[in-house]
Amino acid sequence: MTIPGKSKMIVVSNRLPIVLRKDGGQLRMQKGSGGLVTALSPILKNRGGLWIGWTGMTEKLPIQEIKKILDPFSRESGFRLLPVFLSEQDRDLFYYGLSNEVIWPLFHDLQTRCRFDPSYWETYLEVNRKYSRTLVRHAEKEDFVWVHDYHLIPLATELSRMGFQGKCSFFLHIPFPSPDIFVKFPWRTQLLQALLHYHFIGFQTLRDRKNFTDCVRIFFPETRIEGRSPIIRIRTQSGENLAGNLPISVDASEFIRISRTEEVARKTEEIRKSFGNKNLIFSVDRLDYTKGIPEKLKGFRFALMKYPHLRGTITLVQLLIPSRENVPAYMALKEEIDRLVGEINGEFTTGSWVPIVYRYQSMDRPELVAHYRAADIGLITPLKDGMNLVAKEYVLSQADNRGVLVLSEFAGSAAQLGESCLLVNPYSASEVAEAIVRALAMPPREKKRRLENMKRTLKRHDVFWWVRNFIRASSGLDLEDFPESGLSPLLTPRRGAPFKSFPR
Ligand code: GDG
Repeated sequence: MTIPGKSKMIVVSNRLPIVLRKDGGQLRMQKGSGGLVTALSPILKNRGGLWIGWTGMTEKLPIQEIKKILDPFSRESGFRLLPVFLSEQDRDLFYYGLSNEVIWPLFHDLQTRCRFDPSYWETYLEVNRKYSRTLVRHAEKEDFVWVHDYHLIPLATELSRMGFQGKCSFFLHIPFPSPDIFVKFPWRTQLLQALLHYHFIGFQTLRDRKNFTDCVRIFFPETRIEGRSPIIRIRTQSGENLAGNLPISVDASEFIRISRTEEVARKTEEIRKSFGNKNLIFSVDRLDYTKGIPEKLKGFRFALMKYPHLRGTITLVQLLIPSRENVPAYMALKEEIDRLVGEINGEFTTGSWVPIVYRYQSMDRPELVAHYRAADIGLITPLKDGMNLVAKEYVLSQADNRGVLVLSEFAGSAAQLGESCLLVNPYSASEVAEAIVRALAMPPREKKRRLENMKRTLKRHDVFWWVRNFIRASSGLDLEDFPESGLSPLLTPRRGAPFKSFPR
């Protein structure tokens, strides 16, 4: 049980909030900048916090070399990083395999993309045991253990098998599918049982939580559900759990602040000028088939075909962030996007206008925010998405109240923003095209009213709201109940020194 003033916070995620890589024979560390790192760092800081995860490398490295890199990070950030070591086989079967070739596509309703290889499941469990072994050496019964995402669903089961008596909480960042999709998962009962090993199970939206309880009812018909949204109690024959829908978000005030800086204002002007002050559509997506990038390009092409007055007056700037580049499905997607961009530009480009400007690279945050601010339309059309933070960032960066958010109805963020943005079915090229036309014709007062509504929601429910509410709902504790202290003792050897050797 968590105890005010005594519990420390332990976060477990597939990856650490840093990436290690070898650069010219030298080991280098790159800090993560994602939403989870931003949200959790202040909570872990100076509260004896621990973060457990994989370094992203499969190479065996001497512990002294890793410590040399991780220790300064721990001192600076005020919390410890505990690395989990994965072999190439672990990476291939656990990370690329069960996590990303089965759960990821299936939970995004893309079952035909699944590769149900029977060898994946055992390694998935085995790697979860690796994470558990690292955790049990450092966790006390009263600690608050917060496990993140689909890679680590069996972690709580493995922990209790190893004798850990504390409670664990879990947050699923991706959608939970409806029963008719979920039943296709070959290890479906084991996966549900594993989720029910968590004291608290958090979902992004009410729809995800309902899909989960519908599945639990089908496989465990004696189940009783009590209470009402956002937190409910699930009673099964094996015990009791809490489940909740708590939408993740971003640091709203930070996006608002950055979008109003002089630097961003200047960059925004430069961007608009460089496109001859034409109307701009901006999209940012990680290279992933769930993000609906080819479908969006087809929607844009349809708009140019059906509404000739748009030609020469509008440019789509598509930023594509490299991701999982050596997975064949992602390589094929990249080729499809390259081909479509080439075809559309080939068909419509004139001497003074190119319809799509396509960048396959990352951007730093001020540059990204300037693009959000410069864009008349934020076009975000995932086929399915747990939340989609880009949609929220686009809204918060609208310092001039210029933009209109066009959002897929299948993004989790549509549950919060759906009333004020333009919702589209991403599979319908004509709906996407019509939303573009409608957004361009929208009167400034209406744009402002819609943006203000969305900003209000996002300021109220920012990422810090998410963290506080998750902790409160799952443990009854407030942030202030985690005592301020220094770093927890470094790699305290309990039940055998964990870092003497490198398990494979
Ligand atoms: C999973 C779920 C859920 C991207 N490129 C750059 C950059 N980014 C930042 C964005 C945004 C984040 O990455 C992407 O977040 P999403 O929510 O869109 O997507 P996933 O990576 O698929 O995340 C998703 C999320 O988990 C959280 O629970 O919302 O549904 O799939 O914050 O800004 N940031 C910068 N430069 C880039 O080039 N600075």
